[in-house]
Amino acid sequence: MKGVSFEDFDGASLKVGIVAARWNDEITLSLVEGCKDALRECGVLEENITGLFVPGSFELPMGAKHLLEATDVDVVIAVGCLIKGETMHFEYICDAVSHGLMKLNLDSGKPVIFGVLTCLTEEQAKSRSQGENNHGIGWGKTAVEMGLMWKKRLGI
Ligand code: DLZ
Repeated sequence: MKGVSFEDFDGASLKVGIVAARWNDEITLSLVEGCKDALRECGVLEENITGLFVPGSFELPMGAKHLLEATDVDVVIAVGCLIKGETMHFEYICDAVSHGLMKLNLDSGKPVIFGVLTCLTEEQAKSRSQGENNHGIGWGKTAVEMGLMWKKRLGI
């Protein structure tokens, strides 16, 4: 099977923050819906999901940091969609965002999920944000698994 499988989680004790970029918002809104569907499926309560929008993916690490500092969320999902254009913006932003989010994971001690599509074309972005291939579903489940691990409700 391609990708990753998840067990059935009980996320009823979890508080989850979602920070999403408005760039390519047709895609990011659909990814956020995929995240929320997965969170609900895992038992996360609607009132325990906090959302925040930022302009573009470059702003995701700062938005995620704000959610971690200003709220009591256990885990943050950072959602963005970068589509390669004709300049070097794509490479710089992909690099900055992935490093920024990883640094935040390790510095804050709370899980920050990398929910950023990095696509060569708009078609790729569309196919990865819709239906059963909506990558937001996997990011939502990853958030629950890592949040439960962080709360010591899962694993060792
Ligand atoms: C500038 C820019 C470009 C060219 N492309 C994207 C993109 O595909 N996806 C995305 O989320 N954001 C893009 N941005 C905006 C940057 O992330 C950022 O918002 C601006 O550079 C301001 O810091």
